[in-house]
Amino acid sequence: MGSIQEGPPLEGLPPAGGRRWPPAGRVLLTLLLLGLLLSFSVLLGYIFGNCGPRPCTSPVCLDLAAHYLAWGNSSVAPCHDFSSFACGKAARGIIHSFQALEEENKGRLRRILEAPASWPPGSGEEKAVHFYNSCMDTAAIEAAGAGPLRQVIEQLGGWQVSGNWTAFDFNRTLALLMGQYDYFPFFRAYLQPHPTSSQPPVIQIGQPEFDVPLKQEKEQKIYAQMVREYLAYLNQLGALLGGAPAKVQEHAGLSISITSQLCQFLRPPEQQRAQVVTIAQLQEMAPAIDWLSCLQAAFTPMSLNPSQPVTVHDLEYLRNMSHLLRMQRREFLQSHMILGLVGSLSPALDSKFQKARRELSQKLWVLMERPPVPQRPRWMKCVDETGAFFEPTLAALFIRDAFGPRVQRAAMDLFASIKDSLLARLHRVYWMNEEVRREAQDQVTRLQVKMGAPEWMLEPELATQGYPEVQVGGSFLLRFLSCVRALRARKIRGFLQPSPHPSWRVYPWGVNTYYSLTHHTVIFPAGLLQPPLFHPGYPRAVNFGAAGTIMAHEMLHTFYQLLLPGGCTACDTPALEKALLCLERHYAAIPLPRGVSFNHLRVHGPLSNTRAFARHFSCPWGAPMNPSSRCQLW
Ligand SMILES: *[C@@H]1O[C@H](CO)[C@@H](O)[C@H](O)[C@H]1NC(C)=O
Ligand SMILES: *[C@@H]1O[C@H](CO)[C@@H](O)[C@H](O)[C@H]1NC(C)=O
Ligand SMILES: *[C@@H]1O[C@H](CO)[C@@H](O)[C@H](O)[C@H]1NC(C)=O
Ligand SMILES: CC(=O)N[C@H]1CO[C@H](CO)[C@@H](O)[C@@H]1O
Repeated sequence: MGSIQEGPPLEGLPPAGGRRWPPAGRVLLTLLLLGLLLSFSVLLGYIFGNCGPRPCTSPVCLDLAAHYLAWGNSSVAPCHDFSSFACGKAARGIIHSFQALEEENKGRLRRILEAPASWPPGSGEEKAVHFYNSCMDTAAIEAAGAGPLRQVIEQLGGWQVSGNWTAFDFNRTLALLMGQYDYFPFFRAYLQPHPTSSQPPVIQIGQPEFDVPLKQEKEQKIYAQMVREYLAYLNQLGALLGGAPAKVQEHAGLSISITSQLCQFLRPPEQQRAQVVTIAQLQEMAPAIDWLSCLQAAFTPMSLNPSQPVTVHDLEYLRNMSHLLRMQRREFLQSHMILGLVGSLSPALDSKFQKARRELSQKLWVLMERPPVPQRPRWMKCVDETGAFFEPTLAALFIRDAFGPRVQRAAMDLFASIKDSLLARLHRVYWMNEEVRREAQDQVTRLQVKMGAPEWMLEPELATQGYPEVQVGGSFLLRFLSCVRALRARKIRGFLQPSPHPSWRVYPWGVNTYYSLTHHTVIFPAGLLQPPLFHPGYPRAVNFGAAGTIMAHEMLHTFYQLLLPGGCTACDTPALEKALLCLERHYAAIPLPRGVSFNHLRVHGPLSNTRAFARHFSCPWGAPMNPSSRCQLW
């Protein structure tokens, strides 16, 4: 949270150094936390046929039953491998079902955006629909070709390679890129709230994120291939903009050399040391950049002066970067900035630019031995872009369509019941003394919950006047850029006038939940509380087993600290350690067939630890789902 720069990533390529999964230790701890959650959504298939409290006859319920019946594989013995018994035919497993739900939600947004409706002129809804339609109008985008992009380049001072270069000052082009295009080629500048609140936010300056991480420490052969692919891509961009091949080649080569050298200056976070300096001091330390004018352009309407303090995360990088820039000829710096910008704008360009970028990312994935990312259909890309730019409007539309008061009330009730049962359960946790127990109960009692969408997004004024900067006419690229500016302005405004309702890290139509330590709040977006995970018309057992498990999971994050080594000095540490060790062994003993993932553990861990499960399925003693000993943590 807090960053206001989100450069458009190369499709499917993770940010440099990004991690896709938490380290194994954390996963294990999460599993342990969940050690005694009693239910899991895969139980539902069974619950349906048997012990639902009321007959499943409503259409939503019948739909769900069909869903589970289609997923299960009844030729597997439940006492042996319940995960396969309940989900064996779900082609890509449980993770895929979350992805499917997310796509379903986007499909709902698509239907809303495409439905014939007349929105008040100038309203957020009208602007969002216009933007979406213009994104879908590929005929117009193709017909315009590189024309709109050439205009943008002219505004940036032109490009020697494909037209006139008006010899703009380097600093002027950079300030425009940062302020008008949200593009930061040499460093990243973003805002964070002031550490002691109430004060204005603090500008942070860190290392940039690169499209293609050209770090030489990779195997020399792979590095050379990456450079080759990247060069081919930049040459293609130059050709699409009408540059002469030899000239393009020269400028593209130098741009890659700049990127590669900047990448050598990058250091891992643990080697960086944040420090506060004034803009004037920074100017002395890294003189190649006109910091005051560039930062002013990026953070208007904040008003900056040379004595403004900024937090610098890696001064060494900035020094080396500045030194490098001073050695370059101005026209090559201009080319480097233009080529980078064109790459970052590809979502808004015609199919030739998009194809070039897609091919680059596919080749890089192969080189990095990562599985390919399937291409998303156009409508989904357009829904994603519209959602990013018009989040409050789409949030309100989604909530109106899919998370009305009745659904919200039912979800809140579910949460309250789980909270009550957790509080009751804390009385029986034997490794807590009375003091710890009271603290734990207090933690749970104070825990806040937010569901659906952030409150501020649903305020009606926002829908009518939320996007003053957004332009409705002109090419798709121009609209896209006006949205980039509007989003930037909205985020800066959000920092300058902090709302009592904090922003969320997830979209309201997304399916990811989280616990915010700073606000002691758990967040459940409306997108998650949907069929097949939740519906007020489902049998209670289903809602408890699916959405309820996820709620309980987030609730238990409040105790994360307690379970870390040394995290609870007042606890009966030997008893706690014994319980944790027991769970560790319990999980270690679960056989993991080839090709199955943590999900298999997530199902078998808690269920085989539950006597009621074995009793219900009459599992023979010693079967995988009825082990000879069990553990109790909670
Ligand atoms: C169902 O389970 C059986 C027994 O393990 C297995 O042979 C079969 O391939 C499974 N069917 C499907 C569709 O996965
Ligand atoms: C370059 O500038 C000249 C004179 O200012 C103008 O006639 C010409 O059209 C420009 N070329 C491009 C490609 O913009
Ligand atoms: C950018 O501005 C700074 C400060 O005025 C100046 O020192 C630097 O030379 C300029 N950079 C370039 C490449 O012109
Ligand atoms: C990677 C790299 O070239 N780092 C250099 C950055 O600048 C310092 C001097 O300020 C050099 O010592 C580093 O080698």
